[in-house]
Amino acid sequence: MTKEMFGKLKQAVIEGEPEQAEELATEALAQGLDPLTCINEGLTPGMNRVGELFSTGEYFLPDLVIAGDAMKAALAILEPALVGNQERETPGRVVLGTVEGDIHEIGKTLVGIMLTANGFVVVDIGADKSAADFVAAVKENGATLVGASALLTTTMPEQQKIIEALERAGLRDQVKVMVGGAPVSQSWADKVGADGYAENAMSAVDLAFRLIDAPA
Ligand code: HCB
Repeated sequence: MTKEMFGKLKQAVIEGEPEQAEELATEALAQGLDPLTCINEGLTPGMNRVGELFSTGEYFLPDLVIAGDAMKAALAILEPALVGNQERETPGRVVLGTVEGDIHEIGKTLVGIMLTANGFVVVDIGADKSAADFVAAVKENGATLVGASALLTTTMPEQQKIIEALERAGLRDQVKVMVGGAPVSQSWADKVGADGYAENAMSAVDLAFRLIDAPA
């Protein structure tokens, strides 16, 4: 039954059915399924499959758009169940965004949801944000952590620009930078001088705790 639900969620993303994805997510919660497992076993594998179909030329851009809409619709239902009770002291404030020239937002949003669920205050500045936007948000919000997402090989260098801009603004000592996104790796993070790399939203939470030196 549980496996069947994950399969249905995956299929709703692959077929780009936002309404169905929303209904299934609602049903999954009503059945008492863990929202995080719904994401990890249903929605994310669905999105990975969409990426494969796009790579092999079987899917086109509109297919990616509706798959993204389906994933977002299900996430909107699952998020409140993940976030839960927020009444403890926050471990830190995080500025999160997707780098300039890159409109992929789902991974970054998922990282934000998981950080929020773990007590962080997340300032999600959105997608296609310049290094200057990141710096301004860090200043405005007194953030101690930045999460920069890049999904395109062509936009990865923007992560380095953010780090350089933080240095120029005299903020680099106060703020840790974690990078992520499908083409990003630990060696890339090392190369651009980031403080850490996270492969997924769960490891981003662990990394965030490690970087701000708080117990996970
Ligand atoms: Co897009 N796209 N896309 N796309 N897209 C990718 C990324 C390709 C890999 C598809 C492919 O070719 N196989 C490819 C990039 C190739 C490359 O550069 N190596 C690609 C391309 C080429 C493009 C366009 C250029 C296509 C075109 O116009 N010809 C265009 C880009 C336009 C632009 O940005 N300027 C484009 C557009 C789109 C949309 C808009 C249709 C849609 C995005 C919808 C949206 O976000 N609202 C889209 C989608 C959906 C994808 C795929 C299919 C899925 C991305 C996704 O949401 N994954 C993707 C294929 C793929 O990645 N497998 C494809 C699910 C999330 C949960 O995973 O990796 O984003 P994630 O995030 C993880 C992880 O990386 C980490 O945690 C997250 C949660 O677990 N993480 C962080 C992410 N950020 C972090 C930050 C941190 O600090 C820490 C951890």
